[in-house]
Amino acid sequence: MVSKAASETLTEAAPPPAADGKYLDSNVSGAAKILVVGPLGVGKTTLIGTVSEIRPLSTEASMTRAGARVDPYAGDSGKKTTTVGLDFGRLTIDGDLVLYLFGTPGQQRFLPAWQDLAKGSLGALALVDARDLTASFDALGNLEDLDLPFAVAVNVFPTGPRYDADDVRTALDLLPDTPLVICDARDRASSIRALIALARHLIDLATESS
Ligand SMILES: Nc1nc2c(ncn2[C@@H]2O[C@H](COP(=O)(O)OP(=O)(O)O)[C@@H](O)[C@H]2O)c(=O)[nH]1
Ligand SMILES: [Mg+2]
Repeated sequence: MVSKAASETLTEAAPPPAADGKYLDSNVSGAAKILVVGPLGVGKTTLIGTVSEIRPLSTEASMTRAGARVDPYAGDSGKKTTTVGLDFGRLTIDGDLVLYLFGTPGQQRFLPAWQDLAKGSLGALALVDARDLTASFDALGNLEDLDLPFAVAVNVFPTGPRYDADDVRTALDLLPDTPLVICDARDRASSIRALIALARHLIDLATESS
C-alpha cells in the first residue's frame, strides 16, 4: 500500500539505481503494483527499461511482414519487436516506496492478458503518442472499464506535434484531476517524474477516501 507518509517524502529527484540492483532497500515501507499501458510503439517497454533498478523482464517477439495486417508497425523500419506477455521492472522512490511496474502488450487483442495483469494493481501510467492520440482510446477505455485510476504521460517523439495540455485533455476526454505530464521514455528523470505524478495522484485519492 502507498501510505500518507510516503506522499510527504516524494521528491522529483531521480533516485540512483540500487547499489546492487537486486535487493530492496531495508527502509522500504510501501509498495504499489502499477500498470504501464498504451498502444503499440508508444514506449512502454522503453520506459520500464529506462527506470528499472533491476534488470527488466521483457517478453519481446519479432514482428514480421506477415503481421502487418494486424500490427501497423510490422514491416515498417525501426520497431522490430513487440511485447507479447508483459514487461516487469522495479523502482524505489525516495528509499521507502517501491513501485512494481507491469507493462501490458499494446494491442487490444491481448486484453485478457491485460485483465490478468491488472489484478491487484493500484493504478496505471497511460502513455500517449501525440502523433496519434486516437490510438490511446482503447487503453484509456480499458482503464475506465477496470475502474483503475491513472495518469497520462505524453511520450514526446521528435516528429510529433506539440499540443497544449488543455487540447490533449479535451481530445482524450480526461477528468480534471487526472494528471497529464510530458515525458521522454528514454530519459530516466523524465520517466520517473511521470511515475511520481501518478503516485501522488494515487495517494491523493487514497487520502480523500479515508
Ligand atoms: N524519439 C523517441 N523514441 C522513443 C521514445 N520512447 C520509445 N521510443 C522508441 O520507440 C520505439 C517503441 O518503443 P517500445 O518501448 O518498444 O514501445 P511499446 O510497444 O509501447 O513497448 C522504440 O524503438 C524506442 O526506442 C521517446 O520518448 N522518444
Ligand atoms: Mg512493449
